[in-house]
Amino acid sequence: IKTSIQGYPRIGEQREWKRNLESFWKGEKTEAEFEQEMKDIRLERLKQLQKAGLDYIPVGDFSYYDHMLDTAVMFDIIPARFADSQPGSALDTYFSMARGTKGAGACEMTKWFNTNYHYIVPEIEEGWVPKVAHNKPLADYLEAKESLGIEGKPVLVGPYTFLKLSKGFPEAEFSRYLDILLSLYAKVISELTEAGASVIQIDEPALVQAETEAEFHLAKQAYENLANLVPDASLLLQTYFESVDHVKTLLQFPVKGIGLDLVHGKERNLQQLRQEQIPAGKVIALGVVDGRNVWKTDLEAQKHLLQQLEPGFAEAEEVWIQSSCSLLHSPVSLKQEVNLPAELKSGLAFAEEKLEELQLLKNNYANTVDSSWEDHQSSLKKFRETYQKLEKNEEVRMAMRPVPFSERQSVQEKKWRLPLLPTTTIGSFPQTQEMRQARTAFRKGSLSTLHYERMVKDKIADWVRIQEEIGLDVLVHGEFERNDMVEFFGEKLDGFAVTRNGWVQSYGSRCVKPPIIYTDVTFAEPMTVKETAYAQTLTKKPVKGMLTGPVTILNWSFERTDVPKQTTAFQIAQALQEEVKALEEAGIEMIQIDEPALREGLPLKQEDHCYYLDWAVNSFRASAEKVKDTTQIHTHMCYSEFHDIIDSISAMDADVISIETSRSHGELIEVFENNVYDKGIGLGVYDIHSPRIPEAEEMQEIITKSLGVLPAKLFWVNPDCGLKTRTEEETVAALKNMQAAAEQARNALKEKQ
Ligand code: THG
Ligand code: ZN
Repeated sequence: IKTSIQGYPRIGEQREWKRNLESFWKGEKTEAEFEQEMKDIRLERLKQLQKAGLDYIPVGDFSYYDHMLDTAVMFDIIPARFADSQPGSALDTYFSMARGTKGAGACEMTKWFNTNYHYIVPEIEEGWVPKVAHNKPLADYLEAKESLGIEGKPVLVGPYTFLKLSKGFPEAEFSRYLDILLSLYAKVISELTEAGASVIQIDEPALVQAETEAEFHLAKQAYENLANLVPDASLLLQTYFESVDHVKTLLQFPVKGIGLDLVHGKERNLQQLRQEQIPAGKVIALGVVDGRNVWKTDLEAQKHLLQQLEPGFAEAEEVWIQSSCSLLHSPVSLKQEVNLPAELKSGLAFAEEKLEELQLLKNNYANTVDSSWEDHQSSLKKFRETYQKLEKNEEVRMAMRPVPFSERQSVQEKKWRLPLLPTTTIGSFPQTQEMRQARTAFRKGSLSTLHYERMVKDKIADWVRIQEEIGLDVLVHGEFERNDMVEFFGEKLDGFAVTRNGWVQSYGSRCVKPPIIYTDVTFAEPMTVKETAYAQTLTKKPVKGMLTGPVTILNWSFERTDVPKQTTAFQIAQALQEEVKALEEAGIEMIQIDEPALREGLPLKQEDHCYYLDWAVNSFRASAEKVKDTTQIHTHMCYSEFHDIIDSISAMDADVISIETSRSHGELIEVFENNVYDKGIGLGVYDIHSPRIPEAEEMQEIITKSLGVLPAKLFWVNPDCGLKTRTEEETVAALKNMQAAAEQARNALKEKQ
């Protein structure tokens, strides 16, 4: 048995990677200083992997921003707007693609499969001249060898996955572009092979979504072509995040080995694997340690599993045990977590501890077990006995407001007396440096509660006044007391633990600290009432309460694996229901329950969508089912591609939904052409991700277009998303224009009548 991982966190134990990036971007470091610091971080990380005793150490998975962007740049896939714009260094171009410049909008960023990691979408333009501009994996491989004597395992994003995740080329020419890419991959791979790489990991997570034989054959053909181009290379074809539909076919790919996830997609992978014999001379790599959750592995169970599978591996050249996917998606180390309850900590393993688990499993596979194995298993047992029993196993049941929207609509109209095309925002206002620093000081204890809460109140008061001056119809308090929309609720609900340093890269230098759900979730005390109610005392206009929905809280947390996901979702929904009640009792009767992660939580396989959407929608409804008919429930989602789930979105039964749409308005409006949506809706009229301040005319045009397909009576005017990342000046200027646009549109409607 050999041990391996597919990748390791880049950010470092103290997020030194992030700090280096951000200080370079601010101009505090020269390029040379930046590169040197990155090299130190990279080598330190490799030393750690070496010390952990891994048999195959990944190299090339380290990145200055994102591995998809690295791959695009390696193949010189650089949109013309960047190549032409500035004469700067290659590094400047690289970061311009990721972050945009004054003259050129950043490349699109999107979710890496069903994780909370975002990659930069490669744009393959007509004028692209295929070439290998820089063999980065080779440079990384040589560096590890020369500096540390490490015979690394280079990691590449595979050609099938790379192209599946790219855009800009005609869909019908997929095969042609795949062939072009193969010739480039062949060059990269042959240089690696010549330099001595004895095995190269080639990641094809997109294969778990190849559900038809035809798609699978296309990939197989590609690998046959690649094998012809680089007959001497030794490739390990790695899949993860789900099962592969055709394991039998995958075993026939002309590669040295295949990697399967035995944690996510376990049942379907196992079922197929049990029926197969690994062909002679092949490597089989098994993901037995969860790479994207935080729980200790039950090594005893995994050992039994491996033993059961052994007969099928008789002819295999090597069996690898590894993480289920790259450890990029795990927090770095438990060392810093001095505040977690001991019994909880004894059930956790972050990236560093997962390396130890692999080593333990390897060392104790054949022999009788040693004491560290026994310690590991007994601390896991202690954790399970303390927390993992379902005490609040309330039956997940259908949730529904008693009165349908058609009837709620008229009573709400009477209660709220809003103008036509009411204006509002999505919830958050700019988080200033001052506010962030105050929060940090407050947490460290160097700023008193009284002082901190005073600051929050002052901010709320400022922004209520600003919103009134602008003339918005429905106000918000601005969320100044919150760090992250999920971590905040994780801190307040029972059943969650928050870590001190459990950061995971989300995009670029940005990280999130997902809370850990370790036992039954329950409501402890009101979480948002104080600030919202305070805002309401300052204005006669309605103040909308702001909550994060159950599905988003679940999807952006580390979840329990001992109970079904929907059980936890339903528990969170019940807890939110109590918060909703508390808000209502405090006089807050418009309540927004955000679900930006509802769509991204969709399982990777189509066949699992229905089941997921069912419980996800039901959980959302459960959080809002007990309100008065006059109470108006809002929700918000941050993506534009939702035509395929529009029925589910409608089934959420929110009185008003706001959706991020301004970047793809044309397509979106089409979705609504056949009256598919019959409740209140705000299609975001401007893109908050850009510092540009849109003119009123532009926004009015979007409103007018939208009114071509949606009834004016149901239409709301709002920005695309929350405004916490914008400056105060940008926000005020843009909202003024938005209000003017709404008023012009109202007048135009009146004239028509
Ligand atoms: N919260 C969570 N997940 C998310 C988002 C979120 N996933 C999708 C999307 N939003 C990702 N976007 C962001 C946006 C900003 C930040 C992280 C992810 C961010 N992080 C700070 C940083 O890294 O500097 C955290 C610093 C801090 O709190 O001290 O700004 O909104 N859960
Ligand atoms: Zn949003």
